[in-house]
Amino acid sequence: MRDKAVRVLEQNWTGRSTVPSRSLYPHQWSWDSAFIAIGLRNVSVGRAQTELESLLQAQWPDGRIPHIAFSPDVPRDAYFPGPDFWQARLANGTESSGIVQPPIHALAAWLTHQADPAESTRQGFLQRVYPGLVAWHGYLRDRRTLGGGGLVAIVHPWESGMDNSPAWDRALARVTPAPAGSFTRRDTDHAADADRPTDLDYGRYVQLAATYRDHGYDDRETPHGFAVEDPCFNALLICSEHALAEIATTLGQDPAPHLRYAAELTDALVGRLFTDGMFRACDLVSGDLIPSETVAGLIPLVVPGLPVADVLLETALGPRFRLGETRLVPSYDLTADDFDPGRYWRGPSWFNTAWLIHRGLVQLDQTAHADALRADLQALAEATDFAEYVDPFTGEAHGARSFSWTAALALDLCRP
Ligand code: 2M8
Repeated sequence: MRDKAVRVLEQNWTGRSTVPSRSLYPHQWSWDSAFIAIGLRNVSVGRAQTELESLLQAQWPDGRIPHIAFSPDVPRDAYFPGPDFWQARLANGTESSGIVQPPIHALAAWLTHQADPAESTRQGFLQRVYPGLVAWHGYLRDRRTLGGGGLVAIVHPWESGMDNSPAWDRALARVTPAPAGSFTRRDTDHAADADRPTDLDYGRYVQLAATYRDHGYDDRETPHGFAVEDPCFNALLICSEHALAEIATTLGQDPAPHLRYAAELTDALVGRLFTDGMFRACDLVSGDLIPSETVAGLIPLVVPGLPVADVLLETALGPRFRLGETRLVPSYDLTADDFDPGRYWRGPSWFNTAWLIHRGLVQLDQTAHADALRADLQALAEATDFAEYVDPFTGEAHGARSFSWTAALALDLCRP
């Protein structure tokens, strides 16, 4: 499995970074690159560093790390929405999207350093990436604390990384979709229609992105039709603030501001989003907590020192997610009427969320659960030829194959 995973990462390596999938996603994606670096550190620390540093080449002057850095080497219409849609070009010539993805990058940088601290220190890796990572979190804190309660908000479903999650249905229904004939999807050229979002939802994604673009991606000016505090996004920000504290200490700088922000965010996360044993997203337009239970609500298991970890673990083990009885961790409540084991983020299991929950279980000393999840992740990665996601009951492969983060994270769990 290890050799096959390394081969997938080599096939998808472009020389500076790794595409998630040669067919479906032919550019550099933000949180994919962070997960990929976490895997690559086990093969080549230098490549893991390059993966993260090439992503930082796409960082905007306001600090945001865009969700896609476009490759100049693939046709401009290979992926929709491509560079001509987003119309965002940096002074260094890099073209990117204008939205973001979950901030797991500082954690990835810290784990990359830890794979070979002496070599990383010799190369000055942390010194080079620390300022960009601080600026990234600064953007989120200063421009995205839209709800006033301390948590950061996402302004597009794609920013959650869980694009088609049922949790977004009600908020998305308020958005008038872009007319069907005004854009051409590319994703359905490469993946089964039944696995992907519907045309109606796609029209809404396009409309939200176009509105943001037409307001210069300015968070103060844009009338955000979708604004949500997502538990996964905020949990990863907390983990990354803890990682920044470690990085600051290693560099001889003061970790206290990072630890303070991590503690404030943790209080806000529990205070605002935790109810009935589960974290839920908060819809800032309606002001309501979104009732849907999705895997995003379990990701806070990875937050160091989470005060409600025991209760949350019970929820993961309970009838809605059946941790240990299903393959990996389903993306949506198994008992919900609209649960769908095959459609994008509406039921199937993903490898990145399983890796995060595995990390949480290890931190909580839940060794038996952690070992079982690790074995399942590795076996499924190999059996499905490193699929993008799988059916949580049968383990059947869906979406792309030779998918980079699947290979990277299976590889990472081979660590002793
Ligand atoms: C999926 O998202 C893209 C848009 O960003 C898409 O559906 O076209 C998601 O699974 C996301 O989490 C992931 O980063 C991306 C690339 O793997 O694909």
